[in-house]
Amino acid sequence: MKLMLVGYGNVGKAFRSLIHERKINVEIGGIVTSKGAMFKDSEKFEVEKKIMAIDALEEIKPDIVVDMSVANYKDGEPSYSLYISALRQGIHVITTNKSPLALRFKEIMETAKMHNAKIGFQATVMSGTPSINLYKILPCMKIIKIRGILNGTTNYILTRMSEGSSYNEALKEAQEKGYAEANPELDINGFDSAAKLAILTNVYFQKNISINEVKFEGIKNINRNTIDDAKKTNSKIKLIAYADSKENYVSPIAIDQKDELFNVDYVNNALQIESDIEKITIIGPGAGPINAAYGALSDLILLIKGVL
Ligand code: 80F
Repeated sequence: MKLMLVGYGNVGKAFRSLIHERKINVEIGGIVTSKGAMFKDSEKFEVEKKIMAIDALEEIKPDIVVDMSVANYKDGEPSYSLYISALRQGIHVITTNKSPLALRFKEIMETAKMHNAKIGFQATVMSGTPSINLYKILPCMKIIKIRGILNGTTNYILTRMSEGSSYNEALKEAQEKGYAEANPELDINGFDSAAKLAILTNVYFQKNISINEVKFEGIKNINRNTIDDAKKTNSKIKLIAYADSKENYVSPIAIDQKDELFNVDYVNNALQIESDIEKITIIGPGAGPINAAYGALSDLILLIKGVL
Protein backbone atom coordinates (compact mmCIF):
# COMPACT_ATOMS: atom_id res chain seq x y z
CA MET A 1 0.00 0.00 0.00
CA LYS A 2 1.33 3.41 -0.97
CA LEU A 3 0.52 6.43 1.24
CA MET A 4 0.46 10.12 0.47
CA LEU A 5 0.79 12.20 3.64
CA VAL A 6 -0.84 15.63 3.62
CA GLY A 7 0.36 17.95 6.37
CA TYR A 8 3.71 17.44 8.07
CA GLY A 9 3.37 19.31 11.36
CA ASN A 10 3.14 17.88 14.89
CA VAL A 11 0.80 15.04 13.94
CA GLY A 12 2.25 14.34 10.48
CA LYS A 13 5.76 13.92 11.88
CA ALA A 14 4.54 11.67 14.72
CA PHE A 15 2.59 9.55 12.21
CA ARG A 16 5.62 9.08 9.97
CA SER A 17 7.75 8.10 13.00
CA LEU A 18 5.15 5.55 14.13
CA ILE A 19 5.07 3.96 10.66
CA HIS A 20 8.84 3.47 10.79
CA GLU A 21 9.18 2.57 14.50
CA ARG A 22 6.39 -0.02 14.35
CA LYS A 23 7.64 -1.30 10.99
CA ILE A 24 4.25 -0.99 9.32
CA ASN A 25 4.41 -2.58 5.90
CA VAL A 26 3.49 0.46 3.79
CA GLU A 27 5.35 2.80 1.46
CA ILE A 28 5.24 6.56 1.96
CA GLY A 29 5.17 7.76 -1.66
CA GLY A 30 5.25 11.46 -0.85
CA ILE A 31 4.47 14.24 1.59
CA VAL A 32 2.51 17.39 0.74
CA THR A 33 2.37 20.52 2.88
CA SER A 34 1.17 24.07 2.28
CA LYS A 35 4.56 24.71 0.65
CA GLY A 36 4.39 21.93 -1.95
CA ALA A 37 5.23 18.27 -2.43
CA MET A 38 8.17 15.96 -1.84
CA PHE A 39 7.99 12.69 -3.80
CA LYS A 40 9.97 10.51 -1.43
CA ASP A 41 9.93 9.39 2.20
CA SER A 42 12.33 11.48 4.22
CA GLU A 43 12.22 12.84 7.77
CA LYS A 44 13.39 16.23 6.53
CA PHE A 45 10.78 17.83 4.31
CA GLU A 46 12.10 19.55 1.19
CA VAL A 47 9.80 20.92 -1.49
CA GLU A 48 10.44 19.27 -4.85
CA LYS A 49 7.47 20.82 -6.62
CA LYS A 50 5.08 23.65 -5.76
CA ILE A 51 1.89 21.69 -6.11
CA MET A 52 -1.32 21.21 -4.14
CA ALA A 53 -2.29 17.86 -2.63
CA ILE A 54 -5.16 17.33 -5.09
CA ASP A 55 -2.72 17.62 -8.01
CA ALA A 56 -0.09 15.49 -6.28
CA LEU A 57 -2.55 12.56 -6.44
CA GLU A 58 -1.71 12.22 -10.14
CA GLU A 59 2.04 12.11 -9.51
CA ILE A 60 2.16 10.00 -6.35
CA LYS A 61 -0.71 7.66 -7.27
CA PRO A 62 -1.33 6.57 -3.65
CA ASP A 63 -3.64 3.83 -2.43
CA ILE A 64 -4.34 5.87 0.71
CA VAL A 65 -4.31 9.61 1.44
CA VAL A 66 -3.59 10.46 5.09
CA ASP A 67 -4.69 14.04 5.78
CA MET A 68 -3.03 15.70 8.77
CA SER A 69 -3.32 19.29 7.54
CA VAL A 70 -4.84 22.29 9.32
CA ALA A 71 -8.58 22.60 9.82
CA ASN A 72 -10.47 25.21 7.78
CA TYR A 73 -13.98 25.76 9.13
CA LYS A 74 -15.02 28.18 6.38
CA ASP A 75 -15.49 25.50 3.73
CA GLY A 76 -13.28 22.55 4.70
CA GLU A 77 -11.01 23.24 1.72
CA PRO A 78 -8.66 22.23 0.24
CA SER A 79 -9.13 18.92 2.10
CA TYR A 80 -12.79 18.50 1.13
CA SER A 81 -12.05 18.55 -2.63
CA LEU A 82 -9.01 16.34 -2.08
CA TYR A 83 -11.18 13.68 -0.36
CA ILE A 84 -13.86 13.78 -3.04
CA SER A 85 -11.27 13.51 -5.82
CA ALA A 86 -9.38 10.68 -4.08
CA LEU A 87 -12.50 8.71 -3.13
CA ARG A 88 -13.89 8.98 -6.69
CA GLN A 89 -10.68 7.30 -7.87
CA GLY A 90 -11.12 4.55 -5.27
CA ILE A 91 -8.28 5.94 -3.13
CA HIS A 92 -8.95 5.49 0.59
CA VAL A 93 -8.76 8.49 2.92
CA ILE A 94 -7.67 8.58 6.56
CA THR A 95 -7.91 11.91 8.32
CA THR A 96 -7.15 13.69 11.56
CA ASN A 97 -8.61 16.91 10.11
CA LYS A 98 -12.13 17.49 11.43
CA SER A 99 -13.25 20.36 9.24
CA PRO A 100 -14.38 18.57 6.03
CA LEU A 101 -16.39 16.00 8.04
CA ALA A 102 -17.83 18.62 10.39
CA LEU A 103 -19.10 20.58 7.40
CA ARG A 104 -20.00 18.05 4.69
CA PHE A 105 -20.30 14.66 6.34
CA LYS A 106 -22.92 13.10 4.07
CA GLU A 107 -21.24 14.00 0.76
CA ILE A 108 -17.96 12.47 1.92
CA MET A 109 -19.55 9.28 3.26
CA GLU A 110 -21.72 8.81 0.18
CA THR A 111 -18.82 9.37 -2.22
CA ALA A 112 -16.75 6.79 -0.33
CA LYS A 113 -19.59 4.28 -0.44
CA MET A 114 -20.33 4.87 -4.12
CA HIS A 115 -16.72 4.25 -5.12
CA ASN A 116 -16.04 1.42 -2.71
CA ALA A 117 -13.35 3.41 -0.92
CA LYS A 118 -12.88 3.71 2.84
CA ILE A 119 -12.76 6.83 4.96
CA GLY A 120 -11.13 6.49 8.39
CA PHE A 121 -11.62 9.34 10.85
CA GLN A 122 -11.05 7.93 14.35
CA ALA A 123 -8.44 10.63 15.08
CA THR A 124 -10.90 13.48 14.47
CA VAL A 125 -12.55 12.82 17.86
CA MET A 126 -10.45 12.02 20.97
CA SER A 127 -7.36 11.22 18.85
CA GLY A 128 -6.25 7.64 19.59
CA THR A 129 -8.86 7.02 22.31
CA PRO A 130 -11.61 4.99 20.61
CA SER A 131 -14.69 7.11 19.89
CA ILE A 132 -15.59 6.87 16.20
CA ASN A 133 -14.30 3.32 15.78
CA LEU A 134 -15.85 2.36 19.15
CA TYR A 135 -19.30 2.76 17.60
CA LYS A 136 -18.52 -0.05 15.16
CA ILE A 137 -18.32 -2.56 18.00
CA LEU A 138 -21.60 -1.48 19.63
CA PRO A 139 -24.08 -2.92 17.13
CA CYS A 140 -27.83 -3.03 17.80
CA MET A 141 -27.77 -0.51 20.64
CA LYS A 142 -30.25 2.34 20.58
CA ILE A 143 -28.20 5.38 21.54
CA ILE A 144 -30.11 7.75 23.80
CA LYS A 145 -27.50 10.41 24.51
CA ILE A 146 -23.81 11.13 24.36
CA ARG A 147 -21.94 13.49 26.65
CA GLY A 148 -18.29 14.21 27.16
CA ILE A 149 -15.20 16.36 27.22
CA LEU A 150 -13.91 16.51 23.66
CA ASN A 151 -11.10 19.06 23.60
CA GLY A 152 -7.69 18.39 25.13
CA THR A 153 -6.39 21.95 25.04
CA THR A 154 -9.26 23.55 26.98
CA ASN A 155 -9.42 20.70 29.51
CA TYR A 156 -5.69 21.10 30.05
CA ILE A 157 -6.04 24.88 30.49
CA LEU A 158 -8.97 24.55 32.93
CA THR A 159 -7.05 21.95 34.97
CA ARG A 160 -3.87 24.03 35.11
CA MET A 161 -5.82 27.17 36.02
CA SER A 162 -7.46 25.33 38.92
CA GLU A 163 -3.92 24.48 40.09
CA GLY A 164 -2.97 28.15 40.04
CA SER A 165 -1.52 28.75 36.58
CA SER A 166 -2.57 31.77 34.59
CA TYR A 167 -4.59 31.33 31.42
CA ASN A 168 -1.63 32.47 29.29
CA GLU A 169 0.83 30.09 30.97
CA ALA A 170 -1.56 27.17 30.60
CA LEU A 171 -2.23 27.92 26.92
CA LYS A 172 1.49 28.21 26.24
CA GLU A 173 2.07 24.79 27.84
CA ALA A 174 -0.73 23.25 25.76
CA GLN A 175 0.84 24.70 22.61
CA GLU A 176 4.31 23.45 23.56
CA LYS A 177 2.91 19.95 24.09
CA GLY A 178 1.36 20.02 20.60
CA TYR A 179 -2.25 19.85 21.86
CA ALA A 180 -3.54 23.13 20.43
CA GLU A 181 -4.77 23.84 16.93
CA ALA A 182 -2.52 25.94 14.67
CA ASN A 183 -4.99 28.72 15.54
CA PRO A 184 -5.68 28.08 19.27
CA GLU A 185 -8.78 30.30 19.11
CA LEU A 186 -10.49 27.26 17.56
CA ASP A 187 -9.94 25.37 20.82
CA ILE A 188 -10.71 28.27 23.16
CA ASN A 189 -13.92 29.44 21.50
CA GLY A 190 -15.40 25.93 21.42
CA PHE A 191 -15.16 25.42 17.65
CA ASP A 192 -13.02 22.29 17.92
CA SER A 193 -15.39 20.66 20.44
CA ALA A 194 -18.41 21.63 18.32
CA ALA A 195 -16.82 20.07 15.21
CA LYS A 196 -16.17 16.85 17.15
CA LEU A 197 -19.73 16.84 18.52
CA ALA A 198 -21.15 17.27 14.98
CA ILE A 199 -19.10 14.28 13.76
CA LEU A 200 -20.09 12.14 16.78
CA THR A 201 -23.75 13.06 16.35
CA ASN A 202 -23.64 11.98 12.71
CA VAL A 203 -22.05 8.67 13.63
CA TYR A 204 -24.02 7.85 16.81
CA PHE A 205 -27.44 9.13 15.66
CA GLN A 206 -27.05 8.55 11.89
CA LYS A 207 -27.60 12.21 11.18
CA ASN A 208 -26.10 14.70 8.78
CA ILE A 209 -25.52 17.85 10.81
CA SER A 210 -22.76 20.37 10.31
CA ILE A 211 -20.87 22.38 12.88
CA ASN A 212 -23.18 25.28 12.02
CA GLU A 213 -26.05 23.41 13.69
CA VAL A 214 -24.22 22.95 17.01
CA LYS A 215 -24.84 25.49 19.79
CA PHE A 216 -21.49 26.21 21.32
CA GLU A 217 -19.67 28.41 23.76
CA GLY A 218 -15.99 28.10 24.66
CA ILE A 219 -13.99 29.02 27.75
CA LYS A 220 -13.41 32.69 26.84
CA ASN A 221 -15.50 33.90 29.78
CA ILE A 222 -13.95 31.57 32.34
CA ASN A 223 -11.50 33.33 34.64
CA ARG A 224 -9.82 32.77 37.99
CA ASN A 225 -12.94 33.90 39.88
CA THR A 226 -15.21 31.45 38.04
CA ILE A 227 -12.78 28.63 38.75
CA ASP A 228 -12.33 29.58 42.44
CA ASP A 229 -16.10 29.94 42.94
CA ALA A 230 -16.59 26.43 41.56
CA LYS A 231 -13.86 25.11 43.87
CA LYS A 232 -15.66 26.55 46.92
CA THR A 233 -18.62 24.28 46.15
CA ASN A 234 -16.35 21.28 45.40
CA SER A 235 -17.09 21.66 41.70
CA LYS A 236 -14.93 22.01 38.60
CA ILE A 237 -15.60 23.88 35.37
CA LYS A 238 -15.46 21.55 32.37
CA LEU A 239 -16.23 22.23 28.72
CA ILE A 240 -19.08 19.75 28.30
CA ALA A 241 -20.39 18.50 24.96
CA TYR A 242 -23.86 16.93 24.87
CA ALA A 243 -26.10 15.48 22.18
CA ASP A 244 -29.26 13.43 22.00
CA SER A 245 -31.54 12.88 19.03
CA LYS A 246 -33.10 16.35 19.45
CA GLU A 247 -30.56 18.78 20.87
CA ASN A 248 -26.84 19.41 21.16
CA TYR A 249 -24.55 21.91 22.83
CA VAL A 250 -21.00 22.63 23.95
CA SER A 251 -20.82 24.75 27.08
CA PRO A 252 -18.61 25.36 30.14
CA ILE A 253 -20.46 23.82 33.08
CA ALA A 254 -19.67 23.45 36.82
CA ILE A 255 -19.83 19.73 37.60
CA ASP A 256 -19.67 18.13 41.03
CA GLN A 257 -17.71 15.19 42.44
CA LYS A 258 -20.53 12.74 41.75
CA ASP A 259 -20.16 13.40 38.03
CA GLU A 260 -18.07 10.75 36.24
CA LEU A 261 -16.30 13.53 34.32
CA PHE A 262 -15.09 15.26 37.52
CA ASN A 263 -11.69 13.54 37.51
CA VAL A 264 -11.10 13.77 33.77
CA ASP A 265 -8.23 16.26 33.92
CA TYR A 266 -5.33 17.68 31.88
CA VAL A 267 -5.29 16.43 28.27
CA ASN A 268 -7.68 13.56 29.01
CA ASN A 269 -11.05 13.52 27.26
CA ALA A 270 -14.11 11.39 27.91
CA LEU A 271 -17.17 10.11 26.11
CA GLN A 272 -20.25 8.81 27.93
CA ILE A 273 -22.61 6.80 25.77
CA GLU A 274 -26.08 6.09 27.15
CA SER A 275 -28.01 3.44 25.28
CA ASP A 276 -31.12 1.32 25.84
CA ILE A 277 -28.83 -1.52 26.93
CA GLU A 278 -26.04 0.03 28.97
CA LYS A 279 -24.05 3.12 29.82
CA ILE A 280 -20.43 3.18 28.73
CA THR A 281 -17.73 5.72 29.53
CA ILE A 282 -14.39 5.85 27.79
CA ILE A 283 -11.58 8.07 29.07
CA GLY A 284 -8.19 8.74 27.49
CA PRO A 285 -5.93 11.36 25.96
CA GLY A 286 -7.84 13.62 23.57
CA ALA A 287 -4.89 15.43 22.00
CA GLY A 288 -1.14 15.22 21.49
CA PRO A 289 0.84 14.48 18.34
CA ILE A 290 1.51 10.82 19.10
CA ASN A 291 -2.08 10.26 20.24
CA ALA A 292 -3.64 11.84 17.15
CA ALA A 293 -1.12 10.00 14.97
CA TYR A 294 -2.09 6.74 16.68
CA GLY A 295 -5.75 7.39 15.85
CA ALA A 296 -4.77 7.57 12.17
CA LEU A 297 -2.45 4.57 12.50
CA SER A 298 -5.26 2.48 14.03
CA ASP A 299 -7.45 3.33 11.02
CA LEU A 300 -4.59 2.35 8.72
CA ILE A 301 -4.12 -1.05 10.35
CA LEU A 302 -7.87 -1.74 10.34
CA LEU A 303 -7.96 -0.74 6.66
CA ILE A 304 -5.05 -3.04 5.79
CA LYS A 305 -6.79 -5.87 7.67
CA GLY A 306 -10.01 -5.15 5.77
CA VAL A 307 -12.08 -4.29 8.85
CA LEU A 308 -12.29 -0.48 8.74
P1 80F B 1 0.31 21.65 12.66
O1 80F B 1 -0.09 23.09 12.60
O2 80F B 1 1.48 21.24 13.48
O3 80F B 1 0.59 21.11 11.16
C1 80F B 1 -0.29 21.39 10.12
C2 80F B 1 0.33 20.98 8.80
O4 80F B 1 -0.66 21.21 7.78
C3 80F B 1 1.57 21.77 8.38
O5 80F B 1 2.55 20.87 7.89
C4 80F B 1 1.08 22.63 7.22
O6 80F B 1 2.06 22.87 6.23
C5 80F B 1 0.02 21.72 6.65
N1 80F B 1 -0.91 22.40 5.75
C6 80F B 1 -1.56 23.57 5.95
N2 80F B 1 -2.30 23.86 4.85
C7 80F B 1 -2.10 22.86 3.96
C8 80F B 1 -2.54 22.59 2.65
N3 80F B 1 -3.37 23.42 2.03
N4 80F B 1 -2.12 21.45 2.03
C9 80F B 1 -1.26 20.61 2.64
N5 80F B 1 -0.80 20.81 3.89
C10 80F B 1 -1.21 21.92 4.54
O7 80F B 1 -1.02 20.87 13.11
P2 80F B 1 -1.13 19.47 13.88
O8 80F B 1 -1.19 19.67 15.34
O9 80F B 1 -0.13 18.55 13.30
O10 80F B 1 -2.62 19.01 13.46
C11 80F B 1 -2.86 18.53 12.18
C12 80F B 1 -4.34 18.17 12.04
O11 80F B 1 -4.68 17.16 13.01
C13 80F B 1 -5.29 19.35 12.30
O12 80F B 1 -6.39 19.29 11.40
C14 80F B 1 -5.78 19.10 13.73
O13 80F B 1 -7.06 19.62 13.99
C15 80F B 1 -5.80 17.58 13.79
N6 80F B 1 -5.70 17.03 15.12
C16 80F B 1 -4.71 17.46 15.95
C17 80F B 1 -4.65 17.00 17.24
C18 80F B 1 -3.49 17.33 18.11
O14 80F B 1 -3.45 16.90 19.25
C19 80F B 1 -5.80 16.25 17.82
C20 80F B 1 -6.59 15.58 16.79
C21 80F B 1 -6.62 16.10 15.53
O15 80F B 1 -8.29 18.50 21.44
C22 80F B 1 -7.49 19.39 21.09
O16 80F B 1 -6.95 20.12 21.92
C23 80F B 1 -7.25 19.63 19.63
N7 80F B 1 -6.68 20.93 19.44
C24 80F B 1 -6.27 18.62 19.06
S1 80F B 1 -6.98 17.18 18.68
N8 80F B 1 -2.49 18.08 17.62
